[in-house]
Amino acid sequence: MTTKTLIAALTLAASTMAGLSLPASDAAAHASLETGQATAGSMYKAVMRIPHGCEGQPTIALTIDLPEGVIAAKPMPKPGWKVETVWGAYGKTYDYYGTPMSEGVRQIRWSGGSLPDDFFDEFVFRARLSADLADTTVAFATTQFCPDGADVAWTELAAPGQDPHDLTRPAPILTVAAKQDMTGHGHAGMQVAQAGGIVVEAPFARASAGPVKNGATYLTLKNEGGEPDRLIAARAPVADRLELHTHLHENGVMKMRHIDAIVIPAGGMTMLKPGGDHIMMMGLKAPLKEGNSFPLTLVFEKAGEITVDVGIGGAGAMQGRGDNSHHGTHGQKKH
Ligand SMILES: [Cu+2]
Repeated sequence: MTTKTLIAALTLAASTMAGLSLPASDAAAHASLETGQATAGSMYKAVMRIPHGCEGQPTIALTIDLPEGVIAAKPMPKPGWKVETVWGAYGKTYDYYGTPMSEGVRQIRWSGGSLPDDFFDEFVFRARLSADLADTTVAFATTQFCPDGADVAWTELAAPGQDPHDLTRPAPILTVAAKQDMTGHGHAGMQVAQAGGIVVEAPFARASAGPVKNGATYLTLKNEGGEPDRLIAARAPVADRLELHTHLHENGVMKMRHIDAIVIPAGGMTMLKPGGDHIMMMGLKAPLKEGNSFPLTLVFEKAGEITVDVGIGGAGAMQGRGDNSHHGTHGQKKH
């Protein structure tokens, strides 16, 4: 049974839960999407996993807010629960298989059921991911309602530079990749000349938290030369495709954006770190395991290629062990 209510466009509220802390045992059990990665322009089946009820009480209702660009949503009926959709205007008019679509489901609400605190459950819907979402990360603010009013709000978003792993109740996020299309990733700027002077320090990646398809590598680039250089590409056998990414804050939502190059100023350094610039590894062939390592080839516009060994730290690692730096003089020139 579905009712439609027209409301104004929802905005993702910044966390109101920042002052609360949870026992450490809850930190590993966040609300999350079973599939955390999808492709722009595709239909996405969302399975929202709720790890527990309320503290000592059952969860009796649940809402999921749909971010901008997630359109034409339809919930799956759930035995024992009443499912309602809340309609509102989209931020723009989308093309839905040739039909202009300017409003639709902005929130899905399940009520009338019961999720005991020591059980978990799944809430399912599907929606189309608009092409606009390519190379972004979107958040699905999710709230569990409790009989005593102490709702569990999975709505926190990382502030600029903040590690999402530090959040107590992070909003479940979905990483949306562009349709597979390698055009525009040209290497026209490649120089054969070795300007040298590039030093790669402390590369590290984080262990995969479950069967995810993406990972990231972080490292420090120092330029001991007299000219700026640019990191323009990277390769690693552990993933189908690597991209240079940065993090941007747009309308309160943290998004990852593909960038063409990362500049290392002459005589300076550039740090790739969690919450900032990073090397995105899309389509991991296997989850990254703590303690393992993998080769990563960095391609610089002037210095050529440098291959380093990337150690895999824990899921929340903030830095490498610092014992594996590599000097550009050992790198091989491209072509
Ligand atoms: Cu990224």
